[in-house]
Amino acid sequence: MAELKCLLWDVDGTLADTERDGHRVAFNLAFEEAGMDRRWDVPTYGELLAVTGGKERIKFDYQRRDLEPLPDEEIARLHARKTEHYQGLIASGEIPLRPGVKRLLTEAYDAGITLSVATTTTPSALDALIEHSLGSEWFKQFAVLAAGDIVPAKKPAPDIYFYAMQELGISSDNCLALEDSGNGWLAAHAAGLKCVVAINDYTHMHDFTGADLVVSEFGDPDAKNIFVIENPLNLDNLHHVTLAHLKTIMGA
Ligand code: XBP
Ligand code: MG
Repeated sequence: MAELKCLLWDVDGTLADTERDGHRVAFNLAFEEAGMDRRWDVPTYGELLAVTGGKERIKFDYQRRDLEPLPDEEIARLHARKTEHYQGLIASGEIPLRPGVKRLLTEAYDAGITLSVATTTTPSALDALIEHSLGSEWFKQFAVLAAGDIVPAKKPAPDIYFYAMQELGISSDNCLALEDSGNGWLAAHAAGLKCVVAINDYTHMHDFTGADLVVSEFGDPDAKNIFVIENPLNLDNLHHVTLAHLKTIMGA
C-alpha cells in the first residue's frame, strides 16, 4: 500500500486566492506604470489564466488579439515590475491564506510528512506569500520550494512536479498534490500523482475528471461545512479535509 510521505502544494489559488486581487492588480499596475493602455478586468484575467506563468500570459494576451508581439526583454522588464507590485500587495497583508491551509500544513508537518511547493509562480512572489501570509518560520518547514522558470515547460506540463520529486528524492507513489485549477490537476496527474483539488471562483468550471477529491475548500473544524464536489472514493466525515483523508486517498 502506498504510504503518504509528502504533500506537494500548488500556490496560486491553492494556498491563497492570489489571482484576482494580487497578480491581476499587479499586472495592471505594471501596465499603467509603463504607459500602456491595457488593463485586465476580472473576467478577462479569468480567460488569460488558461496560460500559466506571468510572462507567458502577457505574450498570450498579445497573440490572442493578433497584435505584434512584445519583445521578450520588454516582457521580462514588465514582469519584473509586476512582481515588485505583487510583493507590495502581499506585504500589505490583504490576501489571507485559504481556509484550512495553515491547519492542514501544520497537521501534516507535525505528523512528520514532508512539505513542498510546486508552482508556476516566480520564486520572489512565492517568498513574499510565505513570509507575509504564513510566517517566515515556514521557509524551513518546506523541504523544497520548486517555482517559476526552473523548468522551461510550466503547468499543465508535469515538469515542476518531476523537478520537486527529484529534489526530494521521493517517488510519486508517496506524494499527494494539492491544486486549485484544471492546469494544475493536469500537471499533477501527468506526474503520476494523486490529487486533491480545492476550487475557487476562477476554477470552479474547470474539468477535474479523475481527481481523487474535489472540494470547495480545505475548511476548518470550527467553520461551516465545506462543499464536496467530487468524492470518487466515498470518503466520509468531510466536514473539512484532514490528514487522515489524504492518507486514505494515498492508500486507495
Ligand atoms: C499560477 C500562475 C502564475 C501566476 C502569476 O499557476 O499561473 O503565473 O498567475 O505568477 P499555478 P507569475 O497556481 O498553477 O502555479 O507572474 O509570477 O508567473
Ligand atoms: Mg494554482
